Amino acid sequence: MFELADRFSGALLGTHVGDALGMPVEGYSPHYIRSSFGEVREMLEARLGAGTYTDDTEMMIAVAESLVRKRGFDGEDMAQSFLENFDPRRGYGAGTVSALKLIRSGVRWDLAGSRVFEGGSYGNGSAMRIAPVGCLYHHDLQKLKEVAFASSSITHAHSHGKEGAALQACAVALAVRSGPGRGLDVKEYLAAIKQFLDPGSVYRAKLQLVEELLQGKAPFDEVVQELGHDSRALYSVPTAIYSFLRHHEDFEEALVYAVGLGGDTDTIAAMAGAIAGGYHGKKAIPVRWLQALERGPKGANYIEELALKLCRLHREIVSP
Ligand code: F2R
Ligand code: MG
Ligand code: MG
Repeated sequence: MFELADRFSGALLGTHVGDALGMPVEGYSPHYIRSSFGEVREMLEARLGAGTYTDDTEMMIAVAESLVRKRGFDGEDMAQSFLENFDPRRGYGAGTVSALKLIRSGVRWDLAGSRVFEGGSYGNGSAMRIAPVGCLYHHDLQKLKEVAFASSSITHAHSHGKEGAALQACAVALAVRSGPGRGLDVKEYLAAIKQFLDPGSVYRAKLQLVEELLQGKAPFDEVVQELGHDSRALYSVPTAIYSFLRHHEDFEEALVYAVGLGGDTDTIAAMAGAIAGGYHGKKAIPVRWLQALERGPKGANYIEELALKLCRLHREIVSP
């Protein structure tokens, strides 16, 4: 029980840590980051303060709160949870803001997401917040996929958005199942992810590239060119999985690497942090990073409480 709770905490706090580490350099190129900051290994000063979180973690909190409150997925409640937590200073994506405005104006939770952009958003906003789903349903990947798709569709109804959220949830789930004690067989891990993906999924080709890149020591530019580093789910979720797998033996190195790739740094590091945290547990997160996190009413302590509640709920679902 203690070990599983530590992994749930690792996944949720890993989201916060990665988000806060990457946030000050979001949108910068790898070269600009390296020449201006060197390796980003400490929480840099930022608009809301060093160690603060952005939309990624705020929405992850909303997902966890709703799952705990409703003892599983409830679309209407999760949509309301997004609205209650919404703080525009955290820097939300335009499509997500539009979907939340539609819901606030009375549009149903399962209709709003498809009215954003052409065919819904394919941004990474529903993948970056999915860690609680990956933890809660790590034992049941079919249920995990169903909940990931439904929770994504509230704001991201495009197939790339929904599949990206499900892929990220699966990556977290497999990490929680594996854990460093058992060692990570990278080939097996990737094979399990590929098996999870639908046969026609566009993510299959990206996962193939991840596997090929892991054979060598590709420089940042090549990784960015092959996998991408922007705010589209297809061009960031595989990048986060790659960052974890490249440095699966060390939580800190995985996140420093993810931020070093530049682009959507807060989000790629938040997703890599969720996977690495689910794998290693909270115990592997550097203390200096944990100490630098937000301490407000919905800060790091609150996130850890949510993780423990999710873990209790998981136990009750598995053994009613
Ligand atoms: N918003 C930001 N960062 C910029 C502002 C931060 C600034 N430093 C600050 O402090 O305020 N980051 C956050 O947004 C990303 C997640 O975005 P989300 O929630 O997916 O939004 P959206 O708008 O739905 O999708 C992102 C972009 O993808 C393109 N796009 C998506 N679907 C599309 C479609 N069907 N057709 C055309 N384009 C589509 C658009 O360019 C969207 O804006 C994370 O980085 C998070 O950290
Ligand atoms: Mg963000
Ligand atoms: Mg971002």
